[in-house]
Amino acid sequence: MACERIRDATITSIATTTTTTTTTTTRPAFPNELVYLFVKPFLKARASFRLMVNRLLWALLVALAVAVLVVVAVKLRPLLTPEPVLLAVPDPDCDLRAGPCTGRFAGGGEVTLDLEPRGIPPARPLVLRVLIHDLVVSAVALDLTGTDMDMGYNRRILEADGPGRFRGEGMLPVCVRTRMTWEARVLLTTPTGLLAAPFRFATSTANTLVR
Ligand SMILES: [Cu+2]
Repeated sequence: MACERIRDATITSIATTTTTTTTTTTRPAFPNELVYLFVKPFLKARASFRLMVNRLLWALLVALAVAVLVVVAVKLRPLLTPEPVLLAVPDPDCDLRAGPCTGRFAGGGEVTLDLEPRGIPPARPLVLRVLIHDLVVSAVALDLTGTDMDMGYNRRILEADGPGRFRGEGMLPVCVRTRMTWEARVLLTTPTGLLAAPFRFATSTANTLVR
């Protein structure tokens, strides 16, 4: 009997020890959790900081690419608009909105420009006509640009439409201003170089609304 009691006691004590051991083995996780709870905001902050740095780097990369493109565009612009060797003198009393205007070159030769419809409304298809007198011309183009505002690159190549006649289609871009001064520049490729005839005219939204 006594022996059995001792055995039982040993078993109970062993059982208790086992329970204690099991409890002590799970216990060490608690301080780690505490540490994790304490460190968690810092880890999160680090992650969001990394994300922010990543985004910042991407933004910088995009900004750099845009800057490179702008520099390339600025450098390429003179190639798109070569300087003419001679400019025609347009009739100062002629209004291109009312009808065709003629410009004369100092060395001889004339160029007449006609834009239709009359009034030259913006954002509407225009018929561009160029008439050449006493000039040998291999190609004709027309640039429609703003005189005091960059309205973008707007060049049209005109096609031969009979002897000394060239024709094409174009459009004035929409302008944010009520009044805008434009230059219709006829570009003539000749054996002596590029000749240009600049014709200036103004548009106003007030007038276009009336028409
Ligand atoms: Cu404008």
